[in-house]
Amino acid sequence: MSDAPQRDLQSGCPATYVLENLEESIGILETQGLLRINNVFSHSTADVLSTHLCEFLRSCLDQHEKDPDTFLSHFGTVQSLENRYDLKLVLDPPVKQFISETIGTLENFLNELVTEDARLCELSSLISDTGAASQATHPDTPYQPCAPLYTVFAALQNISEDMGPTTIFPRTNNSQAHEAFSELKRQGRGGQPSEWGRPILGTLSKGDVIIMDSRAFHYGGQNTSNTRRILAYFTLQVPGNTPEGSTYSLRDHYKDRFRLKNYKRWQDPYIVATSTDT
Ligand SMILES: O=C(O)CCC(=O)C(=O)O
Repeated sequence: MSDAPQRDLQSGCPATYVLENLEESIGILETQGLLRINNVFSHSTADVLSTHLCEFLRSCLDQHEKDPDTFLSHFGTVQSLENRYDLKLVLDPPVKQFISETIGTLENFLNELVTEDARLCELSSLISDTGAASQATHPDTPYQPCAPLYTVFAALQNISEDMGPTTIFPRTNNSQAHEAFSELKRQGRGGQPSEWGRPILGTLSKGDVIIMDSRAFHYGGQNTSNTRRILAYFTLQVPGNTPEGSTYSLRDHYKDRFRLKNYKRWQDPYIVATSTDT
């Protein structure tokens, strides 16, 4: 690939452009395995959610300390878990506001990509603190004929290179790249990012997203900065497709519950049940 398209892939497009050029944008995502879209949700929503997630992380870690059996109800099992958390989200007001703005902006694009019947199969966050090591390069799902999952990674702050951004290798969402990876693994070189050409870095600005095909090779980088990195993310699945391999980071009681077309009505059944609103 030449430098020019890679630079575009790196700097991304404003949401307004993507919405006006749906077919072209979906084509880029399908061939490259990723698409960066800028200015998708507001800074104020990002700030509120970021503060909320820091408090929520503290309370989930407290619960886990008291009862180690609660780990999987709060956290996913991504690679390199030291100083790194895959904190499953709850549909409380800051998360609902984020969903409403993000899907609200991308609704036409997502409907076209995965259909309005797509299921929510992940709703979580990635939090990496100073000292988090880099993950090995991996896809979330192996190459398989069924439709991939699409994950929307959303930046709640400006993300710099030393914070260890999500790092994604373009054009690795295809069978040839997966065969090449299997060969590298046989040679004991499978996890080395240098084998995969020039990646796109998730050095996003607050309010930007990267949408990734679950078959694309990627990793979360090493955080050498003094700043906590926080991404919110959700993953959509075409109905009838359940690719193997994903960790499916989602609260248990959200499984098979939410469809894209009803995103404005996504509610946590426990929060609704205990609400005193009349
Ligand atoms: O930490 C990140 O930015 C990405 C992590 C990720 O995508 C994964 O663990 O599969």
